[in-house]
Amino acid sequence: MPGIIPGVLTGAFRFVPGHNCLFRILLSAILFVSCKPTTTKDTGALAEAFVDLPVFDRPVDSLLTPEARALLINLNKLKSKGILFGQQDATLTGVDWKFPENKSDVKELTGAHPALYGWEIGGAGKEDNIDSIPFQLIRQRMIEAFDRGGINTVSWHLNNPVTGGTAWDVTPALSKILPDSILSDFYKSELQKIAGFFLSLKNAQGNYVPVIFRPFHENNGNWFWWGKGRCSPADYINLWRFTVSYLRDSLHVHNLIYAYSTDMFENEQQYLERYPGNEWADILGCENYWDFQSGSSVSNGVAQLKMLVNMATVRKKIAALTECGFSGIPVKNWWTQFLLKSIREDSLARNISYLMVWRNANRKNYYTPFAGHKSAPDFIAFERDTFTIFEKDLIGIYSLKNNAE
Ligand code: BMA
Repeated sequence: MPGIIPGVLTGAFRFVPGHNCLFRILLSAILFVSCKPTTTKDTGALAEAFVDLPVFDRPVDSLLTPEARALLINLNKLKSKGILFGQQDATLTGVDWKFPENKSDVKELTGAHPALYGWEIGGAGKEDNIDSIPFQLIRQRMIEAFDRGGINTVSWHLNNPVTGGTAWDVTPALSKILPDSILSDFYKSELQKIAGFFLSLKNAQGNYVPVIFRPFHENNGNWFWWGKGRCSPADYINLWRFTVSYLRDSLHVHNLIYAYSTDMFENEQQYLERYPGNEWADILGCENYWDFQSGSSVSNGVAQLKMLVNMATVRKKIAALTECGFSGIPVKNWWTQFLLKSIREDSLARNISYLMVWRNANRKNYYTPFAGHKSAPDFIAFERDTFTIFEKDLIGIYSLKNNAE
């Protein structure tokens, strides 16, 4: 977020090379029927989404792991059928707790885990991330989420390479880490650290956890050293492309889906100013805390999502509201009447694949409610709504039925 403030089935069944395709279809169908959620979800539409899947062409990484590739294809198929709900650090921190196992404020209130989890890897190479969370725990929670059939996305607030200050230290730095620049070796060593983390994300079956990687986000804001006014668009694009090719081609990391993201934007041209090109991004994201917070600006937020979906559709990409939320959720019916209603009622905006709110850090800074909170009943209604997708509603997100594998 901006610097100013500061399946039921899938865990049981994963792609195994060489598995008989018909067997997989049957097994998936059996598991789908026997595990059908008991809420009011439109699971029929979800099941239908997994039939007859086309190959999703042109992922950034042609060597994507089977699970990551299936995730991309299935997200694409779910477009307009529902929106996945996500939260940063959902199973790591809550309003009154930190780190215990099997806990999440979202699940405690609604009975369901989010479908998507955000994590922060600034500080990679050290024991703890920049929020003092041990990487060992982050890794564990990511693998657990994957094993349950949930989805992981990662942000990276790399410290300022010139000063060593935080990502919010806007001392010019970006041009200095480009290839053949004074700090290029330093940057490569940082990439080696995050590659080590990504490659350590393997479950007990030896499958790599797919990750939606969202580096250098909110790139049109001026609060990060990679932001607008802090580096040129050309340098940003070069850094993006180098980052992808070094991770993918030199360090052989193949479990990443790449998400490009801006903050709020006014038009397509502004959104695309730092866009690295269709070969370099799988997901087009934008982050918008402000527009969805008040009735008068919600339409502005929806207008941006419409543009986003348009830009993604012509490029055969996935669109997502990669960060949003309302700290403290002071409006009782915010979930269903502001956020969900506005997006669902728009024929274009409803095609975003997911939205993610920020973490529940403590009683003063949280983005999902807890028992007794005034927006708690509305959040439960949001979860029950047929258009929201939580983890238990995800059916086989990491498996393909009819695709050539
Ligand atoms: C920001 C703030 C920071 C945090 C960073 C990375 O939005 O929450 O306190 O360090 O995200 O998680």
